Order: sequence, then C-alpha cells, then structure tokens
Amino acid sequence: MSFERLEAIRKSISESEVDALLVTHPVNRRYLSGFDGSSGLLLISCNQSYLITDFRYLEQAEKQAEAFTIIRRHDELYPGLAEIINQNGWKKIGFEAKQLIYDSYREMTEKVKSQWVPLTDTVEKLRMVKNAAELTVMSKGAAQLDRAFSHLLTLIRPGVSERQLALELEIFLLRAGAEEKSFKFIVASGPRGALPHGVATEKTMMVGEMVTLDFGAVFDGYATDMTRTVCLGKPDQLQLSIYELVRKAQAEAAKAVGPQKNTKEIDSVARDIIEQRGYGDNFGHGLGHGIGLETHEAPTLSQLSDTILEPGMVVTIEPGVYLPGLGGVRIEDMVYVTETGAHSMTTSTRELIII
Ligand SMILES: [Mn+2]
Repeated sequence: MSFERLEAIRKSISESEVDALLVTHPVNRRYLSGFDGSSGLLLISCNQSYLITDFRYLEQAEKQAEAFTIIRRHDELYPGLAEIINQNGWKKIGFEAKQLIYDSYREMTEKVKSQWVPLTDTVEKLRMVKNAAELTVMSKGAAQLDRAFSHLLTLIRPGVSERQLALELEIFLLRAGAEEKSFKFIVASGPRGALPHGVATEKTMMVGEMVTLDFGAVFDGYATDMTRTVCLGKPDQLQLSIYELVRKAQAEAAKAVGPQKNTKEIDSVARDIIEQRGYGDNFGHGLGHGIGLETHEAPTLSQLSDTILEPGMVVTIEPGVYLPGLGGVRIEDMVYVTETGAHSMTTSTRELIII
C-alpha cells in the first residue's frame, strides 16, 4: 500500500518543483511509510525514500516501512539530514510549512544549507481520498459508534451525570477495540447544549432537558465521529421545532453530498434552511470536516471552503442550532462520497429519541 502512496506523493513532489520533500508530521509519515512509531522523519525524492528514526525504532521501522531506506538518527538530527541531501545532490527541499515549529525551522535552515521551500497540504491532499481498505476500517469504526450510542440510550436517565455517561462511553468503545478516544467527549445537557463544545461535566441530567452527545474513537489508526441529541421526557414546542429544523438541515445537506459537488455549496444547503427560519446566527460553525487518520482533516465544509468532492472522501455533516441559556441541538454523521452520491457510515436514527 505504501508503494502506491509513494508514487502519488512523488507526482506531487515533481509538480511542486522541488528535489525532495521532508515529512515531519507524524500522521503524514505514517500515511506514506506505514511506520507508526513516535519519532521519525521522511525524506522522499523521485527515486529515493528515507526514513530517519532513532535506535528505539530501528527494528519496527524495518518491518513497517518496507519501501523506505531506514537511517539511524544520532543525537544531533541535522548533520545526518545534511549528509543525505548532499549525497543525492538535492538543491531544493520542500518542507511541511503548517507542521514545522519556528524553532525547528530556524535550526534546520541554519544547519542544513539548502533552498528550503514551504509547501502546504502536499500529503493532506492525498489523504483526503480514501481507498477501499481505509473505507472498510472507517465503516467498521463507525458501526461501533452506533453500537455505543444504543448502549448509552440504556444509561441515560435523570440524575446521571454527563461525566458518568462519557466514562461509560469510553469504556464501551475501548472494549470494542478502539485504540483511544478521538477527542474529549461532548455530553452537554440542558442549557449546556448551547455550548457547541460542551465537554462532559459533573452536571446531572434532568427531566425536560435535551442532551447532545458528540463522541468518536480511533480504530486501526482511523478516527470516527458522530453526534446525536436526545430528550429526557417530553420535549416542549421550542425543543421540538429546533430539533426538526436541525434534522431537516442535516438530512438535506447529507443528500447533497456527491462527486463534483463543491464543499461551500453543501454548507449552504444546511445554512439556508436554518437561516430561513431565523436561526442563522445560532449556527456559528462550519457544516463539517474531513476525517481519517486525524479527526479534523481536509476537506472542510464551510462558507470559506472551496473543494470539489471526489469518490472516497469522508466528511462529517453536522449542523447545529445553539440557543444561549436554553440549550442546543446537533446531529452528525460521517458520510463518504461514492461514484453517484454519498453513503452514511453512521446509521443511528436521526428521529428525536425521547427517553
Ligand atoms: Mn465532528
């Protein structure tokens, strides 16, 4: 698999008119090489591919990164880097501008005299389109989120704290084979539902409150993410109408996803529906985001985005309406783009569940 990816990145490298690319972002390194240790750099040109790592990982790197020449890193990184660059006669080296912190950049450019070219999203662009194996892994992970949600429904009741739910959720997902949480779970009940990122607290849930649950976990390296909002007891008119509004915006936006569709236009589908009802200001975030090795990755779905969707891309569709002091509703699915439209990986009902 890493051979295919190497071929693709080499095409980008030659289009960027550099002799080689230095990959410092661990996720991009894993994506291109297969090596998932905690430390290592890649240097890739049209005909060479090096993985520089330290003593701890030499054996693992040899096994995982079969397409790469493994180079042992000594205490100081840069003399070794300079040696490889000089040996190959490379003049222009691309680096990941978004990923290198200023101090490292300064040291690197002082110690390795090359022409350093900042590149943006070179590997991230490749990562946007998932192959069949990646889609399978992510679909299986998403199915675990659906199972976890069903399990949660048996635990939600008045008097239970948000944290208790978050803890149960985490245990359930780890037992189901997750490596870790994708992010701090959001369990936002009652007025806290107005906080789009209301991480679980000690607050207990009460009758008459809506509860927004936003959670995800990493399975085989790939993140998953989903949100549902449920109601404890009978919803009032406002809760019901906000819920139906978000549900409609989410369903229509998910239906609009497909190949050749522009991300901004898909955001507009949900935004227009919410704006028409006067709640535009209460939907203050983008519609969704790409997801894969990272929970938030390209492409973004928002008014500022401008990506044409392709088969194999996986994005979240997650509109929300937040009413300060009262509460909020968000519904989120992970969907992937097919040859003809889109398919939702998370399948739990989007009808309002009344507990
Ligand atoms: Mn999300």
